Amino acid sequence: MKITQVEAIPFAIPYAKPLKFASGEVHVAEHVLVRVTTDDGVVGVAEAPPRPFTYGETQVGIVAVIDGIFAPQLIGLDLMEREQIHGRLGRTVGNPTAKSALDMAIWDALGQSLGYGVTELLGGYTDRMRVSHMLGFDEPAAMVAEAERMRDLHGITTFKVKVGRRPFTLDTAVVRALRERFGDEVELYVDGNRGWSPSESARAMREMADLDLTLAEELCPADDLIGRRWLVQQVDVPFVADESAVTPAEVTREVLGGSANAISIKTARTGFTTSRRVHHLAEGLGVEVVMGNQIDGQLGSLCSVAFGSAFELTSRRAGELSNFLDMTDDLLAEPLEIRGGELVVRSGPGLGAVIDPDKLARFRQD
Ligand code: MUC
Ligand code: MG
Repeated sequence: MKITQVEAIPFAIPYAKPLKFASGEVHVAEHVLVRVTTDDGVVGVAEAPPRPFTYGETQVGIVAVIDGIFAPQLIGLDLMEREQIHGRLGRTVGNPTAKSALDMAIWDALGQSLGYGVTELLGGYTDRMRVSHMLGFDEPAAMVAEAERMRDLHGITTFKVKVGRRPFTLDTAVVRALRERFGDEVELYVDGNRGWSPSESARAMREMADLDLTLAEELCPADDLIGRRWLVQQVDVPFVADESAVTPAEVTREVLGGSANAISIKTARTGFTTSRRVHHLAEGLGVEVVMGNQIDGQLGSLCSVAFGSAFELTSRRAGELSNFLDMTDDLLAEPLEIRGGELVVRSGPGLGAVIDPDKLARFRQD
């Protein structure tokens, strides 16, 4: 089970429906496929989605840091030496999605080598999650139509509404239109990607007080320290830290500092090894958890559902697992399907991900 090869392959797949939100927009999935091969011929896979507006990584940078720094540090290690792997990756600061894709590809290879699914290895709580769909910026009628389409085609009834525009009434009108259209048939929550000030956030939340929201995420920057604590005190739903609290240390700081009382776990940025640490921390601190989406492709979504299904706390709420539906194509030989509002973990060892060689040849950029 020794690592003999590490590959970072850039690929690009356009979105049919670009996602727009307060901190950026995504039109093409310019991701990096990571492959880890062992001396037994096992190949583990995962994908890294560069998000320059959130973590500063780029597609070129991810390939360079894997080829130049991480691959030489990992080659020769055994798949079971997971804390060694974690420690070696940790010598380099930043680069969260590059490190995470390596970590998840290694877990995939480990699962295949041992004959267990990744979900079973991590915790084995369940084999599926309910799905929450993210609605990006648009006019109210278009966002309602999108929610209808997701409900009719996939049975999805939980929606995260992107907010954070100015004036905030652009967004509160959307949430009101969704509630009026669906009544109590759907769960709604909002994510501001740090777009509003604390006072705008407070006013917007007051205006939506009758709309039965279940969560509010990153409405304003965590760096607005006093304003954010002031805001969290007056919002009467859990306030989710997403991009402000990635590492266990950041989660501890945000939660104990009163700047959040729920957290988003994204395997794309903390892999399986660090996501597990964050999960245990959240359990210990007694904060709610949402499995978030880094605008992942199918492989990334498979990683998310594999992790989210492993624990009771992560599978309790609907996970954000559906952004791949907006892409024109993907790399998996057998596409993921969301049915009855649920995504099921692949049976079989590892992640159960098989890359279609023709698709990879078509979309790879190197
Ligand atoms: C989300 O939950 O915020 C958009 C920006 C980012 O970092 O992640 C996505 C979704
Ligand atoms: Mg978010």
